[in-house]
Amino acid sequence: MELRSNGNLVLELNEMITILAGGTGSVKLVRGIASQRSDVNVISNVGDNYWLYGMYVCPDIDTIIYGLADLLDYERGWGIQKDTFGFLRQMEVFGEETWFRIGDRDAATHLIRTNMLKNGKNLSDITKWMCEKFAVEAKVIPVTDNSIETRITTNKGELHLQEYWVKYRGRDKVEGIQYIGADKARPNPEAINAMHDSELVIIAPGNPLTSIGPMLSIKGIRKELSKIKKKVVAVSPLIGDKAFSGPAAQYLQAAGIEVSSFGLAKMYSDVCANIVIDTKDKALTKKIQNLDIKVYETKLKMNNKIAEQALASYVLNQVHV
Ligand code: FO1
Repeated sequence: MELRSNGNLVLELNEMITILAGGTGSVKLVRGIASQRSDVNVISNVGDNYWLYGMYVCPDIDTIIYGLADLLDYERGWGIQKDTFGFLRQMEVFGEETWFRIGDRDAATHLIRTNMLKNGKNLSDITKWMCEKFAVEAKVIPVTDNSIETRITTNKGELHLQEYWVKYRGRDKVEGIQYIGADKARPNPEAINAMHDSELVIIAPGNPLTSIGPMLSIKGIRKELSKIKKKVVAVSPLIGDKAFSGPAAQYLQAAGIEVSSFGLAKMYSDVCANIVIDTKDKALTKKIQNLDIKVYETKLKMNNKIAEQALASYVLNQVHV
């Protein structure tokens, strides 16, 4: 750390950075940060993990690993580029439901992970092993080795997140969100240490309630973040009242949270003292500052690699904690 003449502390290269991340909404910033720093930890959400055909699918962990390995299908935001779907077609022939599109190479990831779990390995060790196999330098750390399941209550009943969003295409009215198992989940000690030892902790612009929310619902994680909140910065996934992608707005509305970067800042106010919002949301700055949160404004939309790098560089170089 270096003390600038204006009194701000600035980060120097090679200092440890930790990012709390979901999948599709978070991976672009994670990739941008990892391309500019060598000591990066990614604490990964496990709330949307899903058992399918006897395989344990961990979408957020895999999206981050594929993204960092440059294998991710960027159009879709999940799965492996140019993957084929022969396995899925055969499952259809066998009369199985095939709404969750598992590619052939992707299936190998789920199958080997499941076998390793059955042989007594925990998710952290398996994820470490996966990072090595995919030649990913950053550490990907599941937020917990225990099970957390994000379930969506709709006007038609309760569903796993993947069923609500992928099977039924988010068509029913959301009435609530639950993180089953979060109260008993132990935070991953590696995640706690990573946050504690990092110079900067970033909350990625993932879905606040289904990507970041399950992690914050683990007591030890929320407690550690609130202890270190001065060095925590959240990057908003919203511009105005719209999310870049996915159903964040529906979920926030259902939870009674204002759908804006102000609503988000209020929701995160006990765990972060800094937020990056879009320049189009300038008008919210004063209101957010009144929550005792430092506000940074820049262009948030990452529609190509240059924009990814630019936002990562802004967070690393302009946010002074
Ligand atoms: N999302 C979809 O919208 N449709 C799919 O068929 C689908 C398959 C899929 C397979 C593996 C995987 O790791 C992710 C997959 N996703 C799919 C993405 C996933 O449902 C969510 O976007 C994440 O859980 C949210 O981060």
